[in-house]
Amino acid sequence: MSQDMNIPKEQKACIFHKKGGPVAVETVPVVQPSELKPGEALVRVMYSGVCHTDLHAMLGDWPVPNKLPLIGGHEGAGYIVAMNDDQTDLKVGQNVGIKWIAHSCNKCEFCRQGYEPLCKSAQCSGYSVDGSFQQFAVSYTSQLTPIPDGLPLDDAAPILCAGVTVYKAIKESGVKAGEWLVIPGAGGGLGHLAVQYANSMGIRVIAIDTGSEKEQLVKKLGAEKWIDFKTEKDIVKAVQSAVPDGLGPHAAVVAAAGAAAYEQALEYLRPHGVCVAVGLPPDTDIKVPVFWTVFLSKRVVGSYVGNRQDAHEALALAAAGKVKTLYKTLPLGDLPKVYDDMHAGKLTGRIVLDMNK
Ligand code: 8ID
Ligand code: ZN
Repeated sequence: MSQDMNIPKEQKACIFHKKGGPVAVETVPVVQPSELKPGEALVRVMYSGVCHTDLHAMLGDWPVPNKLPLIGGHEGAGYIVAMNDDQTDLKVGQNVGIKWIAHSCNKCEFCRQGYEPLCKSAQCSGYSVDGSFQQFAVSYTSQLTPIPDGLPLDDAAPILCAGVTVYKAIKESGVKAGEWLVIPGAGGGLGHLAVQYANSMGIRVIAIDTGSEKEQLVKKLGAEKWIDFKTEKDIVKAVQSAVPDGLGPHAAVVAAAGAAAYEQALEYLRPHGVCVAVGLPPDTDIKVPVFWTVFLSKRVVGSYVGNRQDAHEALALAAAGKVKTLYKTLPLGDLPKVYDDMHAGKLTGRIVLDMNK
């Protein structure tokens, strides 16, 4: 697609003004190149994936307050139309992604160790700063992600949060080729990519979600076992017996947005298994019996998106065709309906919004 470098004075954006919404399309000003602060870039957003985190932000159901009014979105794919930075390797015209971590200092201990999401000065796209549900987004050269040549922008968009997050979470689990991984939430945006990243690493997958559409999708993507959490009466037993030796899986990457997915995760893991917490249902505790946690050496870890290198690797695997996002493309103005369907658990894979429609 040819690039339009024209920068208008006004644009379309999906915005909400108060906790709980409503979210609607409005005409808002475009930040002009002369107004960019040092380290900022203006990105012409072409597509943006819709993550369940965007819905959490609109509902205001997390213990960290977001900016208001807010333009959400953190799976933005487009190209740079202007920059105020002469130190960066990024170029005007380059395809880039706007991911959740919009900015980090890249100097503190966490940044130095590659834990940029933990940086005290981290900014989050579509949460603490306006994100990608707009046609022209201001972002930061410190964290903009180059999109590899040959990867279409709409295919790339969901990799920028969903893909990076699950790719990192699987790495954090330490699960190896030939071992078994459970993915609760496997049919959702994060989950269906987790099935594929796991597969590409030789990891065997037990998928948990609900409904025949999600079942067919995850099986097609390489999950060997399927458990429907709405119809299965004994999830612990079903997961453990899905692994041929009956000892349970080596790890779980919980990619579900519902609290129930965390209830059984520690129980069905095999001794020394690890539960990687990724999904962020509000007001949810992970309760574990100390005795069995010690006696069976089970582990729980949190995994929060990924760093620039994780984003680079996750996109490279997508560009190589190892991982493919399954998505439906809708106009920007359909976001309220997308949130309704997401809330009702009706979405399989991802929704990608087209900023030009
Ligand atoms: O950095 C992070 N840790 C991070 C990054 C991005 C997203 C965390 N998240 C969080 C989101 O905020 C959200 O809480 O991960 C969660 C999943 O995001 P998503 O993949 O964007 O949501 P989705 O597309 O709605 O998919 C969720 C799936 O979970 C299933 C649903 O059926 C849906 O397919 N699910 C639910 I809700 N309860 C379940 C359960 N008990 C379940 N699947 C299995 N068991
Ligand atoms: Zn996200």
